[in-house]
Amino acid sequence: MCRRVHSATSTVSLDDRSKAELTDGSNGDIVHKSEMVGAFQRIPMVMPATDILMSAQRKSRNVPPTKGITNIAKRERNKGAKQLDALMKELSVPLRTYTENFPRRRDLHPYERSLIELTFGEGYYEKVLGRVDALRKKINSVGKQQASVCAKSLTKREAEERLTEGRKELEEVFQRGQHAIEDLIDVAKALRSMPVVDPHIPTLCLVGSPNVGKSSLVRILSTGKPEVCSYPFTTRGILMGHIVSNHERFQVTDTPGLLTRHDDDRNNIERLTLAVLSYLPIAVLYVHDLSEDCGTKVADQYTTYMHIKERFGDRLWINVISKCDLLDKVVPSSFDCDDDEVRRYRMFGPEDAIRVSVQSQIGTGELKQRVHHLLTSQMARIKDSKSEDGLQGSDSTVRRLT
Ligand SMILES: Nc1nc2c(ncn2[C@@H]2O[C@H](COP(=O)(O)OP(=O)(O)OP(=O)(O)O)[C@@H](O)[C@H]2O)c(=O)[nH]1
Ligand SMILES: [Mg+2]
Repeated sequence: MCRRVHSATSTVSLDDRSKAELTDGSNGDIVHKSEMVGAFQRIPMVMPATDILMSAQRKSRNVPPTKGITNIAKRERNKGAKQLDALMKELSVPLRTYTENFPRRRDLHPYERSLIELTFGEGYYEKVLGRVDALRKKINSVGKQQASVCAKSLTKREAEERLTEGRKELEEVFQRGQHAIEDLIDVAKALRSMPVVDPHIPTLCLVGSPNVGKSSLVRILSTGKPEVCSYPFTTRGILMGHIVSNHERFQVTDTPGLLTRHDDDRNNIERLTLAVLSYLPIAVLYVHDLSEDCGTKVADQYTTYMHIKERFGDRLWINVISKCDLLDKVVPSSFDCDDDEVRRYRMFGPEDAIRVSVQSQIGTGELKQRVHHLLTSQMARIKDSKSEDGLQGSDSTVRRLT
């Protein structure tokens, strides 16, 4: 079974951006395949192992001997060899289709590549595909061997027995390896359910410490309806919503909260947030909870904010002070902090921050306007970047924006 994000523990290199080039087949232009997001929606349907086996058994049993063979023994061994060959092919061809049509990691967009690593753990995806391919090879080798043995039968009876034995042997090999196919079904299911992000549509990404109110804001800003709860790490994956405004369409992603710690120490749930920030051309809506209702001290939120701002400060950006209905009612522990910067941050938040309360509907109108403006600017950036691509040849839109 695949490991899902919340339990995966492997480390990933988020800087690995190797790209594959290929022709797109329509006009012969070279395109960078890794610029395209959406490979997970194109992966083939994987049939359950029992269905593959039953279908192979049924089809192979209907294969007749070659016409015109009058000798009974010859006809029977010809039929046996052909049926075993057909069984082998019916079992192995679907497996070849899967191994050839699941995307290779190097051909994926870096964002999708990191989703694979963070969801299943390092190397698991390739391991499952490798096991399916090993099963295919084993079926081919056993099938060829059994068909050849059957073809050498001297009597009708011997041919019948060898056909029965050959079938049994092939079916057993398939059944022994079928858990690889079941694992591939789980992988395919997990990949197909991953959020679809179009890098050519402006995207707002909500970022902040855990429990600060990101998902609550996503709910009022977009069609996305992420879960909202009063404990940290309610959001454990990347969730998508959409905003449609004046016939324009924008995307909104909710992300898991970031703890105050070094990037190397982050868990895979936090790394998903960094993957979105690193690889997608997003605009940031950074959420600050100065009431400390979230459970993270203001001083710690400040540290995380400064770190993210330093790394991704070239993005279009809005700061939001959330839960402002609580601000007059609580005295955060960092109030008496010695650090002037933190004291300032505790009082006013970052410069230009909008104060919002989802609960009391304070500031939500202004926030929607600011978000619309930000995403319109993001659209202009994407268009500029595309036209630069047109002038300069095929450089990566995503890279330039990130
Ligand atoms: N008083 C008040 N509470 C709020 C407001 N916005 C959100 N909350 C509460 O804060 C808690 C966390 O809200 P979420 O929207 O789940 O926060 P999050 O940042 O998505 O949390 P994680 O996904 O766990 O990182 C919930 O109990 C919300 O009801 C607000 O404007 N005022
Ligand atoms: Mg959330």
